[in-house]
Amino acid sequence: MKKIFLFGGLMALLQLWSGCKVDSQFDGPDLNDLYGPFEWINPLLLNRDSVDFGSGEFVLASAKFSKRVNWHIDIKGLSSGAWKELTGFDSDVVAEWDGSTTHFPMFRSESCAIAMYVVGQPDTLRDTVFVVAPKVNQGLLLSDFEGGLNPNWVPFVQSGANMNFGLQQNGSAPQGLRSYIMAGAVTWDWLIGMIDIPASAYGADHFALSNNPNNVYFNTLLYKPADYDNGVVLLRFSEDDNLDGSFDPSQEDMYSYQLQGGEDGWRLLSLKYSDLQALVNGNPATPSGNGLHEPDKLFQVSILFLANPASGFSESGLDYMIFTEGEPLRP
Ligand SMILES: [Ca+2]
Ligand SMILES: [Ca+2]
Ligand SMILES: [Ca+2]
Repeated sequence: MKKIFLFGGLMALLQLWSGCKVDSQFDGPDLNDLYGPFEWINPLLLNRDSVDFGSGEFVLASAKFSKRVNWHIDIKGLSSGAWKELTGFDSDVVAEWDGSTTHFPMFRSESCAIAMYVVGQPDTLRDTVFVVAPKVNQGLLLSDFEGGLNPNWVPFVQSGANMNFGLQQNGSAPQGLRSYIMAGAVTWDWLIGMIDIPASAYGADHFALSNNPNNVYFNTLLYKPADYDNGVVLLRFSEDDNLDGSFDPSQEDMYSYQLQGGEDGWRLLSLKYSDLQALVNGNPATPSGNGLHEPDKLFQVSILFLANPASGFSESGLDYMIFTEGEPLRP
Protein backbone atom coordinates (compact mmCIF):
# COMPACT_ATOMS: atom_id res chain seq x y z
CA MET A 1 0.00 0.00 0.00
CA LYS A 2 2.81 2.32 0.93
CA LYS A 3 4.63 1.64 -2.35
CA ILE A 4 1.50 2.38 -4.36
CA PHE A 5 0.99 5.62 -2.48
CA LEU A 6 4.62 6.63 -3.07
CA PHE A 7 4.37 5.72 -6.75
CA GLY A 8 1.15 7.72 -7.09
CA GLY A 9 2.76 10.69 -5.34
CA LEU A 10 5.77 10.52 -7.66
CA MET A 11 3.51 10.49 -10.71
CA ALA A 12 1.61 13.49 -9.39
CA LEU A 13 4.89 15.33 -8.79
CA LEU A 14 6.06 14.45 -12.30
CA GLN A 15 2.78 15.70 -13.76
CA LEU A 16 2.99 18.89 -11.75
CA TRP A 17 6.57 19.45 -12.90
CA SER A 18 5.80 18.74 -16.57
CA GLY A 19 2.64 20.88 -16.29
CA CYS A 20 4.75 23.80 -15.02
CA LYS A 21 7.21 23.30 -17.83
CA VAL A 22 4.47 23.33 -20.47
CA ASP A 23 2.98 26.45 -18.91
CA SER A 24 6.28 28.31 -18.99
CA GLN A 25 6.69 27.47 -22.68
CA PHE A 26 3.28 28.60 -23.93
CA ASP A 27 1.60 30.98 -21.51
CA GLY A 28 4.09 33.64 -20.60
CA PRO A 29 5.07 36.34 -23.09
CA ASP A 30 8.25 35.77 -25.06
CA LEU A 31 10.42 38.68 -23.90
CA ASN A 32 11.86 39.01 -27.40
CA ASP A 33 8.29 39.54 -28.66
CA LEU A 34 7.97 42.56 -26.39
CA TYR A 35 11.43 44.09 -26.13
CA GLY A 36 13.58 42.51 -28.85
CA PRO A 37 14.85 44.45 -31.85
CA PHE A 38 12.56 44.69 -34.86
CA GLU A 39 13.56 43.61 -38.32
CA TRP A 40 11.99 42.19 -41.45
CA ILE A 41 13.15 38.56 -41.63
CA ASN A 42 11.26 37.89 -44.87
CA PRO A 43 9.99 40.79 -47.01
CA LEU A 44 6.45 41.06 -48.42
CA LEU A 45 5.83 38.16 -50.80
CA LEU A 46 2.70 37.55 -52.90
CA ASN A 47 1.77 34.06 -54.08
CA ARG A 48 0.81 35.38 -57.54
CA ASP A 49 1.08 38.51 -59.69
CA SER A 50 -2.36 38.16 -61.30
CA VAL A 51 -5.52 36.76 -59.80
CA ASP A 52 -8.87 35.58 -61.14
CA PHE A 53 -11.20 36.00 -58.15
CA GLY A 54 -14.09 35.01 -60.42
CA SER A 55 -12.80 31.43 -60.60
CA GLY A 56 -12.05 31.19 -56.88
CA GLU A 57 -8.41 32.24 -56.84
CA PHE A 58 -7.17 34.44 -54.01
CA VAL A 59 -4.03 36.33 -53.06
CA LEU A 60 -1.80 35.29 -50.16
CA ALA A 61 0.53 37.97 -48.82
CA SER A 62 3.28 36.74 -46.49
CA ALA A 63 6.05 38.31 -44.46
CA LYS A 64 8.09 37.44 -41.38
CA PHE A 65 9.34 39.67 -38.59
CA SER A 66 11.79 39.21 -35.71
CA LYS A 67 8.94 39.73 -33.22
CA ARG A 68 5.18 40.07 -33.04
CA VAL A 69 4.07 43.42 -34.42
CA ASN A 70 0.98 45.27 -35.59
CA TRP A 71 1.16 44.84 -39.36
CA HIS A 72 -0.99 46.54 -41.93
CA ILE A 73 -1.62 45.82 -45.62
CA ASP A 74 -3.37 48.32 -47.91
CA ILE A 75 -4.59 47.14 -51.30
CA LYS A 76 -5.73 49.88 -53.66
CA GLY A 77 -7.47 49.47 -57.03
CA LEU A 78 -5.62 51.81 -59.38
CA SER A 79 -8.65 52.48 -61.61
CA SER A 80 -11.58 52.04 -59.23
CA GLY A 81 -10.09 53.60 -56.09
CA ALA A 82 -11.24 50.55 -54.09
CA TRP A 83 -9.34 50.07 -50.83
CA LYS A 84 -8.96 46.84 -48.89
CA GLU A 85 -7.29 46.81 -45.46
CA LEU A 86 -5.82 43.70 -43.84
CA THR A 87 -4.34 43.94 -40.34
CA GLY A 88 -3.06 41.71 -37.58
CA PHE A 89 -0.60 41.17 -34.73
CA ASP A 90 1.90 38.45 -35.66
CA SER A 91 5.55 37.67 -36.32
CA ASP A 92 4.77 35.25 -39.16
CA VAL A 93 2.14 36.74 -41.48
CA VAL A 94 0.05 34.89 -44.05
CA ALA A 95 -2.85 37.16 -45.03
CA GLU A 96 -5.54 36.13 -47.50
CA TRP A 97 -7.33 38.56 -49.83
CA ASP A 98 -10.50 37.16 -51.43
CA GLY A 99 -11.12 40.18 -53.66
CA SER A 100 -13.49 41.91 -51.23
CA THR A 101 -13.27 45.62 -50.37
CA THR A 102 -13.14 47.49 -47.06
CA HIS A 103 -13.94 50.96 -48.39
CA PHE A 104 -16.23 51.30 -51.43
CA PRO A 105 -16.12 51.04 -54.37
CA MET A 106 -15.80 47.34 -55.08
CA PHE A 107 -12.74 46.16 -57.02
CA ARG A 108 -12.88 45.76 -60.81
CA SER A 109 -10.61 44.10 -63.33
CA GLU A 110 -7.62 46.38 -62.72
CA SER A 111 -4.09 46.72 -61.42
CA CYS A 112 -3.81 46.98 -57.65
CA ALA A 113 -1.03 48.47 -55.55
CA ILE A 114 -0.18 46.58 -52.37
CA ALA A 115 1.65 48.26 -49.51
CA MET A 116 2.67 46.60 -46.26
CA TYR A 117 4.02 48.36 -43.22
CA VAL A 118 4.50 47.80 -39.52
CA VAL A 119 3.03 50.34 -37.13
CA GLY A 120 5.85 52.49 -35.71
CA GLN A 121 8.45 51.35 -38.28
CA PRO A 122 9.65 53.45 -41.23
CA ASP A 123 9.67 50.95 -44.10
CA THR A 124 6.79 50.30 -46.48
CA LEU A 125 7.17 47.31 -48.79
CA ARG A 126 5.28 47.44 -52.08
CA ASP A 127 4.11 45.11 -54.80
CA THR A 128 1.35 44.97 -57.40
CA VAL A 129 -1.21 42.40 -58.45
CA PHE A 130 -3.47 42.43 -61.49
CA VAL A 131 -7.12 41.47 -60.98
CA VAL A 132 -8.12 39.50 -64.08
CA ALA A 133 -11.72 39.15 -62.89
CA PRO A 134 -13.31 40.61 -59.75
CA LYS A 135 -14.93 38.61 -56.95
CA VAL A 136 -18.21 36.94 -57.89
CA ASN A 137 -20.92 37.14 -55.27
CA GLN A 138 -23.31 34.19 -55.17
CA GLY A 139 -26.95 35.14 -54.91
CA LEU A 140 -30.00 36.51 -56.71
CA LEU A 141 -28.90 39.84 -58.19
CA LEU A 142 -31.87 42.20 -58.60
CA SER A 143 -29.70 44.83 -60.28
CA ASP A 144 -26.22 46.29 -60.41
CA PHE A 145 -27.52 48.93 -62.89
CA GLU A 146 -24.64 48.23 -65.26
CA GLY A 147 -26.94 47.04 -68.05
CA GLY A 148 -29.57 49.76 -67.60
CA LEU A 149 -32.95 49.52 -65.90
CA ASN A 150 -35.08 46.41 -65.83
CA PRO A 151 -38.08 47.33 -68.05
CA ASN A 152 -40.42 45.35 -65.81
CA TRP A 153 -39.77 47.41 -62.72
CA VAL A 154 -42.54 49.90 -61.91
CA PRO A 155 -41.22 53.32 -60.90
CA PHE A 156 -43.38 56.14 -59.55
CA VAL A 157 -41.95 59.63 -59.19
CA GLN A 158 -43.82 62.64 -57.79
CA SER A 159 -43.80 65.82 -59.89
CA GLY A 160 -41.92 67.88 -57.32
CA ALA A 161 -38.97 70.23 -57.71
CA ASN A 162 -35.51 69.15 -58.92
CA MET A 163 -36.67 65.56 -59.34
CA ASN A 164 -33.96 63.13 -60.38
CA PHE A 165 -34.75 59.41 -60.47
CA GLY A 166 -32.79 57.11 -62.71
CA LEU A 167 -29.42 55.78 -63.75
CA GLN A 168 -26.40 57.75 -62.67
CA GLN A 169 -22.90 57.52 -64.08
CA ASN A 170 -20.76 60.22 -62.50
CA GLY A 171 -17.69 58.32 -61.32
CA SER A 172 -19.09 57.67 -57.83
CA ALA A 173 -20.68 54.22 -58.26
CA PRO A 174 -19.68 51.78 -55.49
CA GLN A 175 -19.83 48.90 -57.98
CA GLY A 176 -19.05 49.10 -61.67
CA LEU A 177 -19.80 52.38 -63.41
CA ARG A 178 -23.49 52.95 -62.81
CA SER A 179 -25.83 53.35 -59.85
CA TYR A 180 -29.37 54.64 -59.30
CA ILE A 181 -30.18 58.07 -57.90
CA MET A 182 -33.36 59.09 -56.03
CA ALA A 183 -33.64 62.81 -55.39
CA GLY A 184 -36.06 65.71 -55.30
CA ALA A 185 -38.19 68.03 -53.17
CA VAL A 186 -41.90 67.33 -52.58
CA THR A 187 -43.72 69.85 -50.40
CA TRP A 188 -47.10 68.07 -50.00
CA ASP A 189 -46.16 64.46 -49.25
CA TRP A 190 -43.49 62.36 -47.53
CA LEU A 191 -43.15 60.21 -50.64
CA ILE A 192 -40.65 61.55 -53.16
CA GLY A 193 -40.63 58.48 -55.36
CA MET A 194 -40.54 54.68 -55.35
CA ILE A 195 -39.79 51.58 -57.39
CA ASP A 196 -41.81 48.37 -57.31
CA ILE A 197 -39.68 45.36 -58.19
CA PRO A 198 -42.04 42.44 -58.86
CA ALA A 199 -40.78 38.85 -58.96
CA SER A 200 -42.35 38.71 -62.43
CA ALA A 201 -39.54 40.99 -63.63
CA TYR A 202 -37.35 37.90 -63.09
CA GLY A 203 -39.71 35.50 -64.82
CA ALA A 204 -41.78 33.98 -61.98
CA ASP A 205 -44.57 34.82 -59.53
CA HIS A 206 -42.12 34.52 -56.62
CA PHE A 207 -38.42 35.25 -56.21
CA ALA A 208 -36.19 32.19 -56.38
CA LEU A 209 -35.34 32.14 -52.66
CA SER A 210 -35.22 29.37 -50.10
CA ASN A 211 -38.04 29.02 -47.55
CA ASN A 212 -35.73 29.55 -44.54
CA PRO A 213 -35.98 33.21 -43.43
CA ASN A 214 -32.92 32.79 -41.18
CA ASN A 215 -30.85 31.94 -44.23
CA VAL A 216 -31.94 34.69 -46.63
CA TYR A 217 -30.37 38.16 -46.66
CA PHE A 218 -31.37 41.21 -48.66
CA ASN A 219 -28.31 43.35 -49.39
CA THR A 220 -27.96 46.68 -51.10
CA LEU A 221 -25.46 49.51 -51.30
CA LEU A 222 -27.02 52.80 -50.19
CA TYR A 223 -25.78 56.34 -50.56
CA LYS A 224 -26.38 59.22 -48.18
CA PRO A 225 -24.93 62.59 -49.20
CA ALA A 226 -23.15 64.59 -46.51
CA ASP A 227 -25.44 67.54 -47.24
CA TYR A 228 -28.79 65.85 -46.56
CA ASP A 229 -29.83 63.89 -43.48
CA ASN A 230 -33.58 64.16 -44.07
CA GLY A 231 -34.04 61.27 -46.52
CA VAL A 232 -35.76 58.06 -45.40
CA VAL A 233 -35.34 54.82 -47.32
CA LEU A 234 -38.20 52.38 -46.75
CA LEU A 235 -37.86 48.83 -48.05
CA ARG A 236 -40.98 46.68 -48.38
CA PHE A 237 -41.19 42.95 -48.90
CA SER A 238 -44.68 41.79 -49.93
CA GLU A 239 -45.55 38.11 -49.65
CA ASP A 240 -48.13 36.15 -51.58
CA ASP A 241 -49.13 34.08 -48.54
CA ASN A 242 -51.87 32.11 -50.32
CA LEU A 243 -49.84 31.61 -53.51
CA ASP A 244 -52.60 32.87 -55.78
CA GLY A 245 -50.18 34.95 -57.85
CA SER A 246 -51.04 38.35 -56.35
CA PHE A 247 -50.48 40.37 -53.18
CA ASP A 248 -53.46 41.50 -51.09
CA PRO A 249 -52.23 44.08 -48.52
CA SER A 250 -55.31 43.57 -46.32
CA GLN A 251 -54.76 39.81 -45.95
CA GLU A 252 -51.11 39.09 -46.67
CA ASP A 253 -47.77 39.88 -45.03
CA MET A 254 -45.70 42.91 -45.84
CA TYR A 255 -42.39 43.13 -43.97
CA SER A 256 -40.40 46.35 -43.96
CA TYR A 257 -37.22 48.08 -42.97
CA GLN A 258 -36.79 51.83 -42.59
CA LEU A 259 -33.54 53.74 -42.53
CA GLN A 260 -32.75 57.40 -41.94
CA GLY A 261 -29.42 59.15 -41.43
CA GLY A 262 -26.33 57.11 -40.66
CA GLU A 263 -22.88 57.60 -42.06
CA ASP A 264 -22.22 59.66 -45.18
CA GLY A 265 -21.29 58.10 -48.49
CA TRP A 266 -21.89 54.56 -49.69
CA ARG A 267 -22.50 51.79 -47.15
CA LEU A 268 -23.69 48.23 -47.23
CA LEU A 269 -27.11 47.42 -45.83
CA SER A 270 -27.63 43.70 -45.16
CA LEU A 271 -30.93 42.54 -43.72
CA LYS A 272 -31.68 39.04 -42.50
CA TYR A 273 -35.16 38.21 -43.80
CA SER A 274 -36.35 36.89 -40.41
CA ASP A 275 -35.44 40.24 -38.78
CA LEU A 276 -37.82 42.23 -41.00
CA GLN A 277 -40.94 43.53 -39.27
CA ALA A 278 -44.40 44.62 -40.26
CA LEU A 279 -44.42 48.41 -39.84
CA VAL A 280 -47.19 50.98 -39.65
CA ASN A 281 -45.93 54.57 -39.80
CA GLY A 282 -42.48 53.28 -38.88
CA ASN A 283 -43.68 51.39 -35.80
CA PRO A 284 -43.79 47.59 -35.42
CA ALA A 285 -47.26 46.23 -36.07
CA THR A 286 -49.06 42.90 -36.44
CA PRO A 287 -48.60 41.47 -39.94
CA SER A 288 -51.78 41.32 -42.02
CA GLY A 289 -51.25 37.77 -43.28
CA ASN A 290 -50.20 34.47 -41.73
CA GLY A 291 -47.42 36.19 -39.77
CA LEU A 292 -44.76 33.83 -41.11
CA HIS A 293 -41.62 35.10 -42.80
CA GLU A 294 -41.72 33.25 -46.13
CA PRO A 295 -39.00 34.37 -48.55
CA ASP A 296 -40.05 31.67 -51.02
CA LYS A 297 -43.44 33.44 -51.26
CA LEU A 298 -41.92 36.87 -51.79
CA PHE A 299 -43.98 38.58 -54.49
CA GLN A 300 -42.51 42.07 -54.69
CA VAL A 301 -39.72 44.24 -53.26
CA SER A 302 -40.41 47.98 -53.11
CA ILE A 303 -37.93 50.78 -52.54
CA LEU A 304 -39.51 54.01 -51.29
CA PHE A 305 -37.65 57.27 -50.86
CA LEU A 306 -39.29 59.66 -48.39
CA ALA A 307 -38.58 62.89 -46.55
CA ASN A 308 -40.48 65.21 -44.28
CA PRO A 309 -42.21 67.56 -46.77
CA ALA A 310 -41.12 70.55 -44.65
CA SER A 311 -37.44 69.54 -44.88
CA GLY A 312 -36.86 70.38 -48.55
CA PHE A 313 -34.66 68.63 -51.08
CA SER A 314 -33.22 65.23 -50.34
CA GLU A 315 -31.14 62.66 -52.17
CA SER A 316 -30.20 59.00 -51.90
CA GLY A 317 -28.55 56.41 -54.11
CA LEU A 318 -28.76 52.67 -54.69
CA ASP A 319 -26.52 50.07 -56.22
CA TYR A 320 -26.00 46.33 -56.26
CA MET A 321 -29.22 44.89 -54.82
CA ILE A 322 -28.72 41.18 -54.21
CA PHE A 323 -30.32 38.42 -52.15
CA THR A 324 -27.75 36.06 -50.62
CA GLU A 325 -28.25 32.76 -48.81
CA GLY A 326 -26.34 31.58 -45.75
CA GLU A 327 -24.47 34.81 -45.08
CA PRO A 328 -24.70 38.53 -45.80
CA LEU A 329 -22.95 39.99 -48.82
CA ARG A 330 -19.17 40.44 -48.50
CA PRO A 331 -18.74 42.91 -51.36
CA1 LIG B 1 -23.31 49.41 -60.37
CA1 LIG C 1 -52.02 36.31 -52.62
CA1 LIG D 1 -46.17 35.15 -44.73
